[in-house]
Amino acid sequence: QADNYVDSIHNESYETPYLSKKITNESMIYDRGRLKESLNGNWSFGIDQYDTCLRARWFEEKYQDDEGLYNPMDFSFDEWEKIRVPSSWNTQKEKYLLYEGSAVYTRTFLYIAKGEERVFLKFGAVQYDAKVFLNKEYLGCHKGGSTPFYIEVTGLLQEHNRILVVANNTRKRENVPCENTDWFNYGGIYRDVELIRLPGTFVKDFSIGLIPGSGFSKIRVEVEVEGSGRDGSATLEIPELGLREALQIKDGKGSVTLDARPELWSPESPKLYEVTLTYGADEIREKIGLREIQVEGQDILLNGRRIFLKGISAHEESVKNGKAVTDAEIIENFKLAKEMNCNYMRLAHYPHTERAAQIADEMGILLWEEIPVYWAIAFENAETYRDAENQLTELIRRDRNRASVIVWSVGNENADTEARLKFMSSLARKAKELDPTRLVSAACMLDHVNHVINDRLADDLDVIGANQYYGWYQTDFDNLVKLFENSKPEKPVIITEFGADAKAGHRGTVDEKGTEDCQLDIYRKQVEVLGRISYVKGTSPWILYDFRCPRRLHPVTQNYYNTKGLLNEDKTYKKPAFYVMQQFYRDRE
Ligand code: GCB
Repeated sequence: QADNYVDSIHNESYETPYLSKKITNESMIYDRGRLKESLNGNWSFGIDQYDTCLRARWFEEKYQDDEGLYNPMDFSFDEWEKIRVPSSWNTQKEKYLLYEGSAVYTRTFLYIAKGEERVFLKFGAVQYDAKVFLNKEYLGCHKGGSTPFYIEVTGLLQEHNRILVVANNTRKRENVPCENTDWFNYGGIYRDVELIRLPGTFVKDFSIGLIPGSGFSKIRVEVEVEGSGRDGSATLEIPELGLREALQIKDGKGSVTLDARPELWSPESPKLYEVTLTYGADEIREKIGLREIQVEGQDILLNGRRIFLKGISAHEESVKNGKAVTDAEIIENFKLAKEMNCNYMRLAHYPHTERAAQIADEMGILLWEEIPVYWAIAFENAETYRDAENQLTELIRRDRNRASVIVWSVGNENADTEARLKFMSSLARKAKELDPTRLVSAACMLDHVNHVINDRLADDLDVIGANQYYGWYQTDFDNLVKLFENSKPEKPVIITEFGADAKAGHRGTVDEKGTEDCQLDIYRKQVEVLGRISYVKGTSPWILYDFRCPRRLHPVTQNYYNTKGLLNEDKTYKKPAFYVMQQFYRDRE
């Protein structure tokens, strides 16, 4: 016994058994529009820098007094300090701000069965990997810090339960994103933890949307069920459209095409319909918008009409709550975007909370959603690809009924190598396979030597995203005009980023980097050029507000913030360049 203990704490490969049980998109269940019970609240919390919980198997809650090697004091969970779930530990206490590594979260909860036959745990997101234990048993490990995961716990629950999660946000070369990014590496269980009770047979997956090119008159519904009742009839209802249709389910799957003339969802008129799907004892009730997004030549068409995407990029962050942004903060961001006359937002560089797309559906903001295939990730590594594809799948399956989402982005600014081309074009094809109704894009790498948009990945994209920083990183602004003259894209181009650092309130000349005056000057010149380029069909400058960033060390103009925001970090102050975008968007048709 004692030897086992010594072995385990000294064992370098203690992680291996934990990694073998992977939780992937295959265990996802459709949970929007269902009743869920919250397991949020105060959890016991401990920073576990040496991974002792895993090595010494604290989750088993046993100890050996003879040898005195197990010390129950170590895992006196109920006496540990408390932390709020969901939250990023970094913003909970100052001493945790820069901590990266493992942390243990645990709580107890009561469970009384109410006639359900299947029970699932849902984690909205844990950064970056999560190992989950229930009642001393290891359930599995999920990788990927921004997408939800589900674990079936049917038969594992008792009246009194202990759940324990080891969350680890160590940056790694093979992760997605890899160890080097331009944003802050928050840690923890930062989205909701919930319990979902379901009948024996239930809807596992559900998608609904207008069939592109059907003249806005055909709605496609696809349903997948799980459980013993794999043959039967589901019912889809949209009372406001007078629709009540049966859907035959055969061997767990069913689909139907409905004729209807719905009022189309758009940013100006974000019409949502109450939709109900029932199958046996299971029911999903959700508000859904219907619209069409397509590309025709160099145009983007929303509901058959040309649209210019008047956008802004945003990270998922608040100074106070880290990545655990609240609904009020999301609404504030969309309101600021609307004040700037935006109809669109780029949610960079990883999946934001599903609340963002739900709120965007209601408020009328089009969205670009992205996975963190960012910069130089390990494109040659097959495991890295699996991780990226899994995150993409989890994102698409989570949000594909959101009318606001129009673009899936498979990455950002990745050097055009063979390995990267193979990796990212596979992702682009996967996105199309999972969802043929939306546009696939990526923020491409431009050739800044010859000043041309010529990324080979563009062949696999519907829309070309282009990040350019003329006037800032590319110091000679005049080369922006050359870039557009040299490029002959056959598809619409969205300028996914441009911008410049400016410390809020810091004034100077247009040549002084880091001043509002320099940022303002760059914005003025940028919009003057961008407004003239016929194939530029949208812009999302970088970025709505300043964000924490360990790479930004200038003591005056940065102070560990990327200050390219059009507002300061707590959004209390608008920099002058905000009004340039407001005017630019007001003037566009
Ligand atoms: C970029 C990146 C973005 C950075 C930005 C910058 O091109 O896509 O993540 O934050 O530039 O400020 O350098």
